[in-house]
Amino acid sequence: MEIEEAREVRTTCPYCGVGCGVLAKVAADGQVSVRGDPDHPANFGRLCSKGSALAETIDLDGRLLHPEIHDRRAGWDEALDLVASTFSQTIAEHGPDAIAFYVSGQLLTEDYYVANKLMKGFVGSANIDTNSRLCMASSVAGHRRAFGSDTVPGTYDDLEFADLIVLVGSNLAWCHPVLYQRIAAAREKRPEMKVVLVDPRRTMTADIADMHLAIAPDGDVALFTGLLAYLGQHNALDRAYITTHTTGFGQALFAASALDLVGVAAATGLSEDELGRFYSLFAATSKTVTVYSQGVNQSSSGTDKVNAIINCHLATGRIGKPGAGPFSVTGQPNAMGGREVGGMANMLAAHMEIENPDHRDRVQRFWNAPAVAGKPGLKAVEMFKAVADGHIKALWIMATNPVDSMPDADAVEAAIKACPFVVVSDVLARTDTVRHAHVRLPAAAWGEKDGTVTNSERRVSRQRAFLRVPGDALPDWRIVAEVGKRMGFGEAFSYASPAEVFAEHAALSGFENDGARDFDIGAYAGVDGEGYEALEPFQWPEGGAQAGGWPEGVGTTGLQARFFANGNFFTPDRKARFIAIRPTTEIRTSPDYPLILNTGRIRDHWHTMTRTGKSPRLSQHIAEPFVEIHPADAQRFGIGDADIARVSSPRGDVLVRALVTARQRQGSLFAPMHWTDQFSAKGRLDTLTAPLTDPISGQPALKHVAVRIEKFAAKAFGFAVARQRPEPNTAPYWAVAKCKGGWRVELAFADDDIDWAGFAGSLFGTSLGAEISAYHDRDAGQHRIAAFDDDQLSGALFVAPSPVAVSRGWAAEQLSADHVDRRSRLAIVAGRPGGIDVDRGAIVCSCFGVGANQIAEAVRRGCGSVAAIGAALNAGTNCGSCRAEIRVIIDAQSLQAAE
Ligand SMILES: Nc1nc2c(c(=O)[nH]1)N[C@H]1C(S)=C(S)[C@@H](COP(=O)(O)OP(=O)(O)OC[C@H]3O[C@@H](n4cnc5c(=O)[nH]c(N)nc54)[C@H](O)[C@@H]3O)O[C@H]1N2
Ligand SMILES: Nc1nc2c(c(=O)[nH]1)N[C@H]1C(S)=C(S)[C@@H](COP(=O)(O)OP(=O)(O)OC[C@H]3O[C@@H](n4cnc5c(=O)[nH]c(N)nc54)[C@H](O)[C@@H]3O)O[C@H]1N2
Ligand code: SF4
Ligand SMILES: [Mo]
Repeated sequence: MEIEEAREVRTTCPYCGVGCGVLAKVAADGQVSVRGDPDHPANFGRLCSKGSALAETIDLDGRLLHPEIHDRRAGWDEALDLVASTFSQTIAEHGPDAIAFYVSGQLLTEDYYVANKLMKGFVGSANIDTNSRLCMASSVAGHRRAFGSDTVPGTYDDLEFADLIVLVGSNLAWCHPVLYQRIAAAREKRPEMKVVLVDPRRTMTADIADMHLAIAPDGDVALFTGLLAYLGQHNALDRAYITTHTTGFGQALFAASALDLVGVAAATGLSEDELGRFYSLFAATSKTVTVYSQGVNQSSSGTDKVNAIINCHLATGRIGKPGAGPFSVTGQPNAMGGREVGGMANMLAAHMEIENPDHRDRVQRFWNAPAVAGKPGLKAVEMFKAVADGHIKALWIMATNPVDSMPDADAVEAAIKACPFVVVSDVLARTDTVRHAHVRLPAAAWGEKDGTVTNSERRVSRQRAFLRVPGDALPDWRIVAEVGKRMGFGEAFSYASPAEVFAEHAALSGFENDGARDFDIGAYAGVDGEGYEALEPFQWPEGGAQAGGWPEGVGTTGLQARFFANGNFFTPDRKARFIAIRPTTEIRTSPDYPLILNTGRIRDHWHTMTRTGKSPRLSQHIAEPFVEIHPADAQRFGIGDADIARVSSPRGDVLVRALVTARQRQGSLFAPMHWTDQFSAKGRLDTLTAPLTDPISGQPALKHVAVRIEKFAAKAFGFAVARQRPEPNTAPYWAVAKCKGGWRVELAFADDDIDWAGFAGSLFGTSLGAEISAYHDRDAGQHRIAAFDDDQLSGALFVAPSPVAVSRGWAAEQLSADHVDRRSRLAIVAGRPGGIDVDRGAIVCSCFGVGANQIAEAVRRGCGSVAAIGAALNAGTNCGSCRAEIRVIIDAQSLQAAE
């Protein structure tokens, strides 16, 4: 018999903005495997832990497979007719601004283009905003203020060419791991390359940093205005560049000089010595790239932070040159594509401006549209307020989960619940947002749909389908186009394929452009189905170059195009603008809320866990919601390591595990954004955050929230593994995570007077006939209960008065083990590995399942480097995302040895 050759499809990772190329293979038996595409210029074959585990996240568990209206299954025609007629009727009765779309940087460019066209051109409102408002809005606003366009000037190569990389508010090791690896590799080749990390926390990214500046929350404006003043005082300016290519330098320098070094030290919480060392290094190194992300953007001074950084690059002429420039790295896979199509409420398509009548007229002619929105629409936070007020009466949410990710999330949830008509397009049947939809529309997921995404360096890559679309699901562009047709705009939405949408988008970018606008991929306007299928990753403005010369402002230096190499910007006078920024400090804490909560991400989870939560490998790195607290604060507030802590703000409270660590700044807490009602009892972090936004960009200040912390007085702690997904709703604290063979659960109780056998039964969903092994020591508060079905464990519960000390890895493995003999069954309630296996500890290397205890043991046996650990245990040798953590364990062990 001939064995069918497995197909390998070239596509792009659906997670972060690095935009790695992925080769996905479907074997003859249907098994999917992925590897990094060695030819893709973003990653050259590398993938991080999330990318490597993609195959574990594409099962159909929990998928929304059919349209639903009011919780009942419906056909597409019925659902689409209802959506279109309700929107049309709402517009007829209350005007176009009574409806809104809330979309996502995880839509493909084609989806995004069609949604934006429908709202801005045919509904005639600009009430379309996106989760990019929570992500990139301050960078967009900063770019537009400085450059006259939303342009990211640099390329990934710059990170390798640079002699100094300043990472500001960016945990690259966990959030852009392949860029982190590229920098780490470059640094190994050129040890003279320096890295400075500016982050209140000592993150894993500090591992490659020569200097870590543990800045006070929102001290960045003071740090960079202080730097500009220093550059002025120390003769480190590029006067020729300033004169020829910029305006406003004098005022900017004057404003920046408001604080002297002592003042900057006070505002940043850094010592004058630290500041002096950083400033002189910056002044002396012409090849400098400043990389920034959410520690900059998600702030009430986010846009000023961006411009304070850009000011320093303009003042030194370090922009658009190999190895030099400000570099805003994007979060979502298609944050950049969303900006290209103008998916934000204050932008028009193809980087045109909604406030500009010529631009509106051009877009209207191109689309042959009845009415182009005449004014900016509501930005995300305002949008949900308008939903709450009843001004918005029909809302369509696509590919985002605002009940978890918007600030003041309980208020957002209440607004959605009160809205007369809510449509949600998602791939899952149950999320915290989907549960409130009147109409649920099943979207095709990654691997099932075709389109393009643009990464942080403006590189457009294809996502290609390699799986059959399940059930009735449809790609998002189709769903939106169908609604557009049914609203009476048939001609404008009669696309037959994503290739047609892409070609139109490309044509609009080149339409009456002639070098006036930065975004020009007009060369692809003529792309047909075949050309689209074969489309190689390309970086704009390459397309414009092919169409007829580089747009003004573009220079070709080296092999790739960088913007602003020749200093021409997209402002009316073609000069960049310095922005005069005065450092201000704002105190948000109070006696009732004395701590600052900082929020963000962990290595192996993606946002609200709808995909990474499916992967046992990714769920074992960190399996429950937590809060990091400095040892001094822990002592002050009576919090012990592994206690359950209640963190409260005036808006809400969460229950999370305490992690006491000196990596955290005193006075600040850090907690991850990922846990939802689907995975935890009370872990929705954004119930704490405030709808406070940057006045220019409208981006919420998600990293600086006043809170208090107290110990949750748990009388009993529990840990369980279960074959079926448990629903531990009676416990005040629980968190579930996928593991091989089933689920694991962390638990805590306010009371210990509980019928544990009954609780275990409801947790495991075991039948009455199940065989039970149990161990109870009531005086010691120890209970262990295991239930077996035939020769398999259906669940095991361990209860203790303090955090349960049983090896999580070992317990989870018992779900897949055979338990034929009595001894092995008793070993489970003995609660200890019975000498069979060592406790691997918290999993550090997801790819090979290597735990912290194994690494520590190897260090004690003499492995003194990450490479030696790799040789001994394989850890860190695949995706490399854990190398920083391995080094931390090596350092800790060597410290212990020295003591
Ligand atoms: N593993 C993983 N990777 C991801 C994602 C994910 O969910 N999981 N999401 C993607 C998305 S959409 C995004 S936007 C990116 C985000 O990527 P990052 O911006 O790197 O991630 P965050 O953890 O949100 O925040 C970065 C850092 O900002 C610091 N910070 C907080 N306040 C301040 C401050 O005032 N000043 C400074 N200088 N720093 C501060 C925090 O301590 C934190 O370490 O990650 C992308 N990559
Ligand atoms: N406190 C705090 N809050 C934050 C942040 C923070 O740092 N701190 N970061 C903010 C940032 S930067 C971001 S980007 C947001 C992210 O927050 P969200 O966008 O809310 O998070 P996701 O979990 O990525 O939600 C994506 C949704 O789309 C669905 N989906 C996946 N693929 C498709 C598809 O092809 N089509 C459709 N229709 N649906 C699909 C998924 O099932 C999921 O429900 O969170 C923001 N919120
Ligand atoms: S760095 Fe990781 S998450 Fe980001 S695109 Fe690459 S493989 Fe995907
Ligand atoms: Mo983001």
